[in-house]
Amino acid sequence: MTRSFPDGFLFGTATAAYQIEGAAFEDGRTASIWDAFSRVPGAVVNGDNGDVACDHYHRYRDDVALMKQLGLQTYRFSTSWSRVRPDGGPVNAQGIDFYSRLVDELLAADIVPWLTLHHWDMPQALEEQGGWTSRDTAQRFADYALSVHDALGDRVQHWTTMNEPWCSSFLSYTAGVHAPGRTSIRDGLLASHHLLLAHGTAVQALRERDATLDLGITLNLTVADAADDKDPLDLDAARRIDGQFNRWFLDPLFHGEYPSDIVRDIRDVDAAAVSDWQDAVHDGDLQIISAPLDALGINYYHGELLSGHPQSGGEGNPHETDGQQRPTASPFPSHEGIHWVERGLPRTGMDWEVQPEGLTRLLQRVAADYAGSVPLYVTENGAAYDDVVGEDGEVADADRAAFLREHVSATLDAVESGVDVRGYFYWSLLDNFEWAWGYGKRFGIVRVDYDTQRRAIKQSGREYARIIAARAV
Ligand code: IFM
Repeated sequence: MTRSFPDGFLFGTATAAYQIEGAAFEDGRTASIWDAFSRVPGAVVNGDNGDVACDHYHRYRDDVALMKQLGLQTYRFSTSWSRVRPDGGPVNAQGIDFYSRLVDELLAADIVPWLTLHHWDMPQALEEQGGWTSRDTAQRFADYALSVHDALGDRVQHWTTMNEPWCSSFLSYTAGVHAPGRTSIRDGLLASHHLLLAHGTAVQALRERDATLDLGITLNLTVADAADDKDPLDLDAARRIDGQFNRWFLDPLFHGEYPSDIVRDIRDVDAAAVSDWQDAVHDGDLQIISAPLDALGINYYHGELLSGHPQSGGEGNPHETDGQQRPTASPFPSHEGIHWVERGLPRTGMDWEVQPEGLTRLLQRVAADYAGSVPLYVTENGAAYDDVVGEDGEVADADRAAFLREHVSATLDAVESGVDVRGYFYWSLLDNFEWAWGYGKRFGIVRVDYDTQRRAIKQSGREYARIIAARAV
């Protein structure tokens, strides 16, 4: 039976500046933390970097034409802080002009621009002044947000401050897997707070400029289930992952407080780090962070099944490896005694479980416990697979097409159960630079041949175009 999406539901795709633009040092752009980190030997598979990426900076017109061909209604992209304000300094007219041209091209194609201000590529010069561990960076971010608004505010309605602050704090400053590659619990905690403060400060500044903007944030969230929901150790393992991944960000944003159980857990591991973090949380910060929003973006890739008991058959922990599948420092400050249970679900090329029903439950839970009347958007969801190019040049990626269909359908399940979900963005439009994994992992519904920069719509792209045209699954 086919089921239809409500009127107004938006279908789109998502990308991020560093992952697709290239032109890393053109027209005044200077290094971001990813330009620096990708040059650290061993940090990124094959020593790959985003210098050229998908060359979208030069090919954006063709890429918008592809979006049009797919029938996309909206396109989520990010602006590069290092392009707009090189080294975090004054505005670079040529840099901001690129985004102005992109927005014009999108609007001419009848595609709604969905702008993210921070998708991880902070100027390296700011990292050298403390990066996200420095409170000052929050104000610098708000200044950057206003300069983007000065140029694009007349044409862009939907603004997302941060993409996945869990990644740009704990994965980046505690596990060291992402730029800037620090490995400190203290730094991860400070970064998380300053990212949230930057979000709140930017929201305040943008609202003062224009009360009609749609302002939001995008979080990557998981569904943390206990292997045995009668087993206290399993329940506790699930509580700790939910707390450190989801609630650490949702609670301050929607309830104006950090989860006290998690603060306690982390204090048991590193009391000095928690004390520094407490000093960094000033009076009034949580009020700024919890200012009302117009949209909450949720990025969902997979859930996890957790236990407090060691697993005999090995663990399916998706969080503690780097691009080279090496064990890394844990991004979870409190991780002793948490075990991931292998449950035999199919896995993507990232080794992530395919669990569409988790998306339905996640949307229902976030709406009930946090968002209330704030509309939800699935701002990322997608899969990497080892694509094979046929002799005819076609990529018959049936696995990705099925992944997409199942997750679009899981989103509709949430809508039909009464959750106010208003859009779905597939990650990603193009194969692109997958951070520590370099160009080895392809998420696109459009293949990119990195030698020629030729684009080719994959089977999954055609499947998505069909869904969008029918507005049904
Ligand atoms: O490529 C990333 C993206 O930048 C942020 N969310 C997850 C994607 C896949 O790993």
